[in-house]
This record gives sequence, C-alpha cells and structure tokens, in this order.
Amino acid sequence: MKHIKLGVFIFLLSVGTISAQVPNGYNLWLNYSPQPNSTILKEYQKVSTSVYFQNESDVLNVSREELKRGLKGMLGVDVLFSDAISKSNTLIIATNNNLHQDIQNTLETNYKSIGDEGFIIKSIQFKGKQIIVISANQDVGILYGVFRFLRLLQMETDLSTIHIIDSPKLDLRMLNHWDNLDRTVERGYAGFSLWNWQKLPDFIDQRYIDYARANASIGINGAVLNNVNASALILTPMYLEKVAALANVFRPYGIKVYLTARFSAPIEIGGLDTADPLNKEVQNWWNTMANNIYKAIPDFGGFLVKANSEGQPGPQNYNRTHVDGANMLAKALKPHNGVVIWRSFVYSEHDVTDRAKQAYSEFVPFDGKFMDNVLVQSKNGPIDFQPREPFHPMFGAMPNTNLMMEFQITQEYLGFSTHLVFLPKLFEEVLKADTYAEGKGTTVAKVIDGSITKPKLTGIAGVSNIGNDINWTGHPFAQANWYGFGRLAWNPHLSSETIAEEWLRATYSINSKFIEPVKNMMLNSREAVVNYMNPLGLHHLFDTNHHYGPGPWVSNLSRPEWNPTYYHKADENGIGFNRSSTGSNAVEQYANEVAHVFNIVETCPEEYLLWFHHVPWDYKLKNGESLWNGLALKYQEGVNQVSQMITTWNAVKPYISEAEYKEVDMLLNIQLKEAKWWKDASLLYFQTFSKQPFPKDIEKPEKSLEYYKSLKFPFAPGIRPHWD
Ligand code: GCV
Repeated sequence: MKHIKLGVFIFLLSVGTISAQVPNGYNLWLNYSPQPNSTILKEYQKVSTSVYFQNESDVLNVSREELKRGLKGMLGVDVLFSDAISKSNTLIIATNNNLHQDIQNTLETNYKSIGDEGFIIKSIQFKGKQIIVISANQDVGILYGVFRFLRLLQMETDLSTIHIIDSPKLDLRMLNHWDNLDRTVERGYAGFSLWNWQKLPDFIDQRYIDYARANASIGINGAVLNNVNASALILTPMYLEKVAALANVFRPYGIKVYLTARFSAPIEIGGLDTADPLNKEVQNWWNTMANNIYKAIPDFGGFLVKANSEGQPGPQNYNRTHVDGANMLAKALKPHNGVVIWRSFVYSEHDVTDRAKQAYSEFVPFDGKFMDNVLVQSKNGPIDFQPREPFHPMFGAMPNTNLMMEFQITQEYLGFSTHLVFLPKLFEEVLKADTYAEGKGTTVAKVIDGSITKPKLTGIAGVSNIGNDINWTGHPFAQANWYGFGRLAWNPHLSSETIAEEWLRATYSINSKFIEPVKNMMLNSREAVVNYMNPLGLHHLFDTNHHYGPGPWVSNLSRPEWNPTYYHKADENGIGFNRSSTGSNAVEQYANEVAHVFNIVETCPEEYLLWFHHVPWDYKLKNGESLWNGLALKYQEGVNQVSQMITTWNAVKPYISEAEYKEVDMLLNIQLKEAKWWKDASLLYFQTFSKQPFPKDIEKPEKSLEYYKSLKFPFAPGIRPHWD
C-alpha cells in the first residue's frame, strides 16, 4: 500500500466497499479488484472514456452490464455509453453487421474463421485515433469478447497493439451436475445443490445469475442440471417448468440446459410396461417427451444418459445395444436440434477379465453406428477418475464417432474439497497424451477437438464441484479447477501454468511475489496427491462407498471390482495389476506404439508401473531403489510436498488478508494430517506383504494398522449417509 500514489489511493478508497469486506470467495475470479498501478490505470481509463456498445438483445445487455461492472471495479470509472458510433468513441463493441464498412475493412478480419462463438479484439486507427474494437458474428461472441477484454485488464495486458482472434475449439463445453432432486449432490463437497427445486420456478436466486456469469466468463455453454444416477421425475411437467425457469436465466449467458434421462422413465412416469428402445410405444413416448420439453425450452440442449452402468437401467435390459438406446433418443431430439450424450462408463461384475478393458470392448465395435447427434462421453481414464490414470484407450479408437471427454472437477478421489489439488495439471497430462491413433502427435486434445477426424460434433464435460457453500467450491483453490476446466474446454491446448497464473491474478493478487511461489505450489499439488495416495500407478485404494481415506485392505464387497484388493493385487511376491500381454492384456487396446511401451516393465513409465504390471518387491526402480523402498519413499515424498505447501503459504502471508491466509492454512494442515494417514495406513498394510522394514527416511507411522482399519465414516459428504 505504501507505494501507491495519492490519486490511486483515493480511487481505491472510493471503490473499496467490496474489497474492504472480509473476502468470502463469492466473487470467484470476477472480483475486478482495483488496478493499483497508476500508469496502467490511466492507460485503461483512456480506453474506456467513450464506449459504443450495440444494445439490442438479452445477450448484449448482460455483456454490457458485465463491462460496466468490470470497469467500475478495476478502473473506478462509470462508463459513458454513446448511442451511435462516433468519432469520440475509444471502444467500439458490435457484431460485424453493425459495424461501419470502414471499421470492418480496418479490422481485416476473416469473420468466417471465428464462427458463431468467436470474437476479435483489435486496436485500430479510426478517424485519426487509436481505438479498440470488440467484434463478432453473433451476440454470444460479443459476450465472450467482453469477458476476454476484462481478463486482459486483469492480466495487465498492453492494449496499444492488441490483436486477438479467438474461438472455442470444442462445440459442447459442459458442466455435469450430479445433483439430486433432494438437493444432495453425489460426490459433492461444497454443500447442497445450487438448484432450489422447491422454490423454483418463481424464486430466482441471485446465485443462478452469478453461476451463469462465471460460466460465461470461461466459455462454458452447457449445464446438465441433474445427476446421471437420475430420477425420472425431472421429466414430469412440474419439474420441467422449474428447468425452464433456469434455462431462461442461463440463456443470455450462452448456456443451454440439458437433463439426464433415466432410461426406464417410460415405465416410471409414463405408465408403460417396458422401456425397450425398439418398442414403438416407447419410441413415441420419447418423441412426445421431446416435443413437450422443446415447447417449454426451445433451446433445450438434450439428454445425458448413464445406461447399464452401476445398476442403472438401459437397453441391455431388453437385450438391445447402446446404439439402439442412444439412437432411439437421438431420433426423438433430432427434429429439435437436440443431442444425446451417451456415457461409456460401463463395467460388469460378470466380466472376469479386467474392468479397465470393458468400456472399450463394449463401445469400439459400435464405431460409426451412432447417429450424428449422439456424442459418446468417455471418462479420461479407463477406471474412474483416479489421481492418475493412463488415458482412456477409446480416445483415438473411434474415429467415426462424436467422442467427448469427461473429466471430474469434484475431487471424489483427490481429497474432497479439503485438499489443495490443481486439477488442470491432471487434465493437461491427459490432453497432451499421444494416442498415436493417426500416427505420432495424435494427442487426446486433437482427438477430442476434431482436428484429425472432423466429427460432426465435439465436446468436453466436467463433473461439477459447485455447491451452495458461500465460496461455491468449498476449498477456495478448488475454484481454480472450475476455472481451469472452462479454460481447457475453450482451448484444450492451453498450458496449466497459464491457467494458474490467470486464476491467481484474477482471484488473489497481481503481485509477482505472491504469484510465483503460489503458482508453483499449485502446479506441484497434483503430483503430491498422487504420491501420498496412489503412487507408481496404484489406483482405487479408497475406502468403501464414500471414498474418504484409504482402504487398500477392503476385500469383502459383493462385486470383485469394487474391492481395492482387485486393483493392487499385493502378495508376498509383489504388487500391481498385470495388464500386460502376460496378464489381462489391456495394453492391446492402445495403438501399437503406446501398447509396446506400456507392455514392457522396463519401458513402462514408472508413474504407470503398477497400473500395468505386477512387480516383485525387490524390483529395481530407475533411481536404484527397490520397489518396496521406492514405494515407501514416494508416500513420504507426498507428505513432504504438503509440508512444503504449508511453508510456501506461510511465506506469502504478507501479500493477502489475514482471513484469506487463515482459511487456506487450516485446510493445508488438514491435508497434511490426511496425507500422513494415507501414507501410514497404506504402508503398514503393504508391509504385511513385503515383510520388509521401512527405509530410514520414512517417518514412523502414528497409529497401528488395526486403528486405520477400524475407522468408519457413515456421514462422509458426497453420499447419502447410512449406517452399515
Ligand atoms: C454418478 C463413480 C462414482 C459414482 C458415479 C459414477 C459415475 O463410480 O463413485 O458416484 O455415479 O462414478 O460416473 O457414474
């Protein structure tokens, strides 16, 4: 504060009513904090002296309001809007058909290349002076352009020569809410569902609007409102009226609503005695359902379906296929331009080979058979959103299908909303993975953005981490995961480092003494959680049902593939799941180049070692340690990394408020406690097989294995509580 000039200081005071309050995180990355540098401030103020903002639709209205809010917050200016484009304008914001031909000529933009959602931001000479133009083909492009412009100010970008042409790389950029109608959220750790079904449609919570603003700011354009473990009731008239009310709120922000469709809905709410997709009555029922939905919500996005997965009904109940089921729904939605998103997350207790192989085995033979308004949505890895998984072999293996990505933003397997884990690092690792499907360089990002196979539709979904906690996501740093997902949905080729930097600047502080160490902390946080939970390719070692804490010993669940012992297969000889050609041969689902590397224990990257191989305890790792020692040291490394995060956070205390400091400090200390719990419980258990002492750098376990095994959490969040 002491270096700030007087004028700026007065400005800070004048706009300081928001920033003077205890920060509660509600504003997310849309804080629009005052610009403290007086030179930059003056520059920016000059640009916003006189603004022409085309203003004739709901989308443009909300964009204009956002611009006003942002400029007021950051620059302290009440924007002067002019009614027509004039010489005095310093900023012109309009779609191309509303721009004078001479401005269009000066922009020299190929509007075709930016599509419906893209935009241009360019500094040009107009009537003898330098001005900035934000333009697009459609109103929604203006919306995204305005949010980008505000981000440029948050990033302190030099605007004098600015020239940005950008458009999203994927068509569908969606949040999947696993929200139930009773407002519990499956795998939700940030309170209850945002959607207050009881008060809808008449009561519109300000949160719905702020949710839409936040999503629009990062380009998310679709929201599935309800859980994939669906209740058919959402499709009844009473609920559709409520859904329509939310759709009305989201529309100006470029967001479409989607619903999950329970496959057996024709029976449950339609009075039919079958849901067989080849039955005429069933087909008619879905056609009528689609017609009714579109009457209420003309821009309804479509259905997301979890079928024949974890007990959910589906076409296989009638000896039909995924294609039969998906195409039946797709036909019903087609006349309305709706889509069906059909999940590939399937596995069966009757398939004794290997759960990791099943989605591929069930879906890849159907490549090319789905209608063109069907997208098959596949999780990033072949098991289930683990701290680390190799990429799903379906990516690259279905070139004739609209294949979309599903990431999990909520931290079901990564410490709930207590652990600081920056997920864009995980997302980036998956997106950059080379499938070799069409030769070297066929990254997962290129598969899903359609740049290689040119599918009709492309998309990406993130399972939301949002609830009604005041800061939306529970952990303040979990906001960065929502933000980062959105940024990667817009452009899956972005780097996680860029995203971390953007988010920190917009959310906390623009001081590089704060940003640099905290950015590093974020970037290392994902590896830390892998180390203290599931190092060297271990996976699914979580305690039953709630997935809170370790349960590697669990072996008594009814379905074999629900037991952690199924995944680690520890015995006196070693540990790991043999998925090589001498085992389940899951490796063969990858392109040859990838399969070959994973298949051989010496070439398999060590981060996937125990995913693909059962390895003897005395196997020598690349660093010369035995597997047992190396595994133990990895667990310890994870714990040490969390201690380091605490040290980093303490060091940046001077740059943030006491409340901001304290909140994260408390959470990091819980994370440390839980990291130690993971290390101690896992190592004590695996030691019963390795029968070897801990290497000398391992901190002594705090409790006994029996103690860790005895822990029970019937009221852990994210599940409907019950006593076992
Ligand atoms: C919505 C995992 C989770 C379930 C989730 C399922 C899915 O199994 O534990 O809660 O169900 O994935 O993605 O359908």
